Amino acid sequence: MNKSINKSTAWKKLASHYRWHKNEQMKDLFAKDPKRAEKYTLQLEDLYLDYSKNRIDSKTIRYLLKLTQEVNLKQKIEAMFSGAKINQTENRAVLHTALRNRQNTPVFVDGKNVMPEINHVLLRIKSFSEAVRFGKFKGATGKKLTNIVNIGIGGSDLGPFMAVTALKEYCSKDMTCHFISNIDGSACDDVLSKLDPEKTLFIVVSKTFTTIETLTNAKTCRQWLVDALGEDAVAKHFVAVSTNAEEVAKFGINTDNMFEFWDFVGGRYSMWSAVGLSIALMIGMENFEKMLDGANAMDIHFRNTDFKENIPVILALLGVWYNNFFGIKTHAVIPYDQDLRFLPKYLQQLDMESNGKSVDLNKKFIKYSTGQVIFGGAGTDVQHSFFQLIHQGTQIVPIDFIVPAISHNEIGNHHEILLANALAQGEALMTGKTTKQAVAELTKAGKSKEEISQLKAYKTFQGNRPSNTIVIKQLTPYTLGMLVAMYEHKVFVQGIIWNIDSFDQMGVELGKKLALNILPELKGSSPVSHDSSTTNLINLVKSLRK
Ligand code: G6Q
Repeated sequence: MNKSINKSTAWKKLASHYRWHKNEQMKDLFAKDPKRAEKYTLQLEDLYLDYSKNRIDSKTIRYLLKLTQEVNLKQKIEAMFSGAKINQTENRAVLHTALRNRQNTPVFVDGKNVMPEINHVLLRIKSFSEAVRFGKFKGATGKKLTNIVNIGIGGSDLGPFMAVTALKEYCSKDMTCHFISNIDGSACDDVLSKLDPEKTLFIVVSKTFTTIETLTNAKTCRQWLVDALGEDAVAKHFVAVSTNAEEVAKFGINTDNMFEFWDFVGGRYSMWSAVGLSIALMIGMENFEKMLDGANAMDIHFRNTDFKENIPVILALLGVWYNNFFGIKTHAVIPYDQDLRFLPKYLQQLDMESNGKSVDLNKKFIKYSTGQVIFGGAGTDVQHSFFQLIHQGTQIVPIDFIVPAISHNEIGNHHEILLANALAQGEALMTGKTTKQAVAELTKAGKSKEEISQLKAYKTFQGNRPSNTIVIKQLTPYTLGMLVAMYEHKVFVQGIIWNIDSFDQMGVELGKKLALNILPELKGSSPVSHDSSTTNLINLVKSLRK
């Protein structure tokens, strides 16, 4: 049994280093070391990470790197890439990296090389997506299928939704893509009301093919299609992506129209598989493969690069530093790119579903903090909403700013204004504004002594608030692949340090089960075995619906 990480020498060193270092001002660290930015910038091709605006010095990094030795990170990375069953609670390998193993080196699970199956499905994605895009695979009435509807939820929705939005510039202009995830009937209605059944292709994405939201939404969509075009049209308008052929057939989709994926691909790590079929349909297979190439480049970097220059490892360690030593529970991701506005939502699942755990791999309750609350949104929008708290609130929120240097829409000077804002935020958070500076500004603005005394405290910014700046040359399928894989590996490293299974999600199951108990009660039967609040609420909702 491994010793708990918070009992390790590296952890204790970090704890005492924190006590000594916690009041250190980043401003002073920059003044002391003119090479600080250079020293704390990493690069992989067109992706740069400047992590100099963090509350760290070389000792912090040294001690954090010691943590990676305590947990045998190197060996754990190898275990993941080589197909070991590191998803301990479900006894499964974790091989999203094999989905983008562009070198096609063999990867074995239970003695079987998984690459031939992965390549076979990639070829099927290619031929199907091309057939639809070039109008060879047509709808039942002979029309080109130009509206794609992805029906799925969680890991079967968030990746494709984020990627199709992010790669809007690469999407076929005569096609549209829609996503139905929520069980709320409005989600179906909003999409179906816009579409022509003759031109619509539904992709039902569900690893298990038992998820009530997806199956209910798929049934509604199927009925909508059958009402318009008849039962025989289903074969031309419905395909499935699943690991469960039996349930796909039961649902009424011919398994010839099913794209397979495997237990070794977790839902939230699955957009690289056939779960990304909608992405391939919208951006074309060549671009889909570029996305895989970008992720593969990050995989190789992560697997082979010394940890002190390893982008995902450094990001993970910084997160551990703030979470476990500063006691910070949140982390914001702010892309300065409109098309990346759903990346924070995607990362919310990736990170919080993976590392929101409180029992370790030794089946023990954990006594240190794991996971972080991830939130965010597109800059500059969020500067005008929650950034007040980030600049002057009582809690510190570390941020990742994601900044593409070149835009696909260099209209007027929009992009320069956007970039200026992105870079200014990190600077403002770090330097802050002293009361003396605030007074000088107020004086310059012609304020009276009384006004200055009234306002100076409110105009002061403490600063010393940390951020990473991740610059990419441009948002492309390749750089998107790099970015997403970077975060996947960050989450992995943190899971290893916290000694948790980052690849199960048992926490989402309890509520699902209880919903199944309540459903018949809403339909008529009397509520049984609930607390009095839940019983009252069931009765209240029933009476309001009468
Ligand atoms: C992701 C989770 C979860 C899952 C959904 C949908 O890692 O497992 O978000 O993707 O619950 O599950 P199905 O794909 O089985 O419908």
